[in-house]
Formats: sequence, C-alpha cells, structure tokens
Amino acid sequence: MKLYFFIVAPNPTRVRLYLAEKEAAGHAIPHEQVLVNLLEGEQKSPEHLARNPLGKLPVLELDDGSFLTESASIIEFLEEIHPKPPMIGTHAPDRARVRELDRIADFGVLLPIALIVHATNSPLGMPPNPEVAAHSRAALPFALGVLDARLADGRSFLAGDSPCIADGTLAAALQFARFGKVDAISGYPNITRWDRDYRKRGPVKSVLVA
Ligand SMILES: N[C@@H](CCC(=O)N[C@@H](CS)C(=O)NCC(=O)O)C(=O)O
Repeated sequence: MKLYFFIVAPNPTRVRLYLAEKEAAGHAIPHEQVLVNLLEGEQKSPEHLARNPLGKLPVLELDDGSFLTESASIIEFLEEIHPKPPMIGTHAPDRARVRELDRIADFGVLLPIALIVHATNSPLGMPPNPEVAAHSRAALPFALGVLDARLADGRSFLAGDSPCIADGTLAAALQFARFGKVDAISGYPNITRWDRDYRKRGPVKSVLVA
C-alpha cells in the first residue's frame, strides 16, 4: 500500500499518526508514504486527480492498484485489516464512544481550524475571508468544551488509558492551528495538558513538525 500525504496538512496527518501508533505498538502496517506537494499544487495534477478526482489528500493506494480517499475511511479500513492494538476500542459501546469523539474532533475542531487558517493565513494561497474566519471561530468552543470536559479526570487519552483515533484527529487539528498561528486551546486547561503530554510521545514526535 502507498499513502499519499503532505506534512502539516491535518487530514493526512491523522492517518500518519494512526500508522505511527500501530508501528510503535509493534504492529507496523506495511506501506510506503509518498509526498504530494500541496504548496506546488501537485494535488490538482492529472496524476493525482486520477487517484482522487477531488484533488485532495490523503489517498491510500491499495495493493490491487485501486485508491481509497477520505481520512476517516482510510483509518477505518486499516483498522479492520489490522485490528491490533485496537485504536477504535474493542466492544461495541467503546467503539461507538471512540467514533463519537473522533467525529467531535473532526467536525467540531479540525474543520473549523482548517477554515480559520485558510481564511486568515492560507498556506495554499486562498484569499482572506473574515466572515468565514469569524463564523468558524465562533463554532470552535462547543467541541473544545466537550473534549476538555472529557479530559477533566486526568486521563492520558481522549477515550481513557490508550491512544485512539480521536487523539490523532485532535492532534492533527492542533498542529495545523499552531502552523497557522491560530490560538485554539489556551482557554482549555485539560486539552492543553493532554496536548503537551501527547506530543512528547515517540510516535507523535515522529509525525508532527509544528
Ligand atoms: N474530508 C477529507 C478532506 C481532505 C482535505 O481537505 N485534504 C486537504 C489537506 S488536509 C487537501 O488535500 N487540501 C488541498 C486542496 O484543497 O487543494 C478527508 O477527511 O480526507
């Protein structure tokens, strides 16, 4: 398999964090990582559009030559074929809880942060859009408040004692915020503590650059 990615971009980063966690736990998923340079617009090249007509990253190329897009679907697929150690929980209620957290982190944090960064300081050269920035800024506290409360008991990871896919989604979002000079979490002490400790871990350090 091949994972097409770009550094700092949050959606490829959440997949790379997932892969790094598996490897650190002794269950490396065999694959190659191929950089597609978003800053050079390579995602809109005919070669990449053949992989993903939406012109986005990440893309996973399967061994049969077919392509899978959408970060959450890629992670779910990899988890189905490599279930150890579990990154989405083991039993149905735990798995539902992790997916709940992951969607909150994705739609409630990653998406608004991506919109704010691209509306204020876009690395892809998108024009400033104060209205979108303000709207996304106003949306952010809802999900951050929920995740901060989840971490209030001092747990190491969003779902408890071991990392799950939602930790990767939140970390990918917060890296993009730092990169885009967006202060997202200073009013959230539990997320701030989680972020500091999570980023000290080997698999995370091997992926994050900002
Ligand atoms: N829903 C998609 C979003 C993919 C996405 O927006 N990827 C960004 C990088 S984080 C991208 O490729 N942007 C380049 C562009 O829009 O030209 C997913 O979860 O994979």
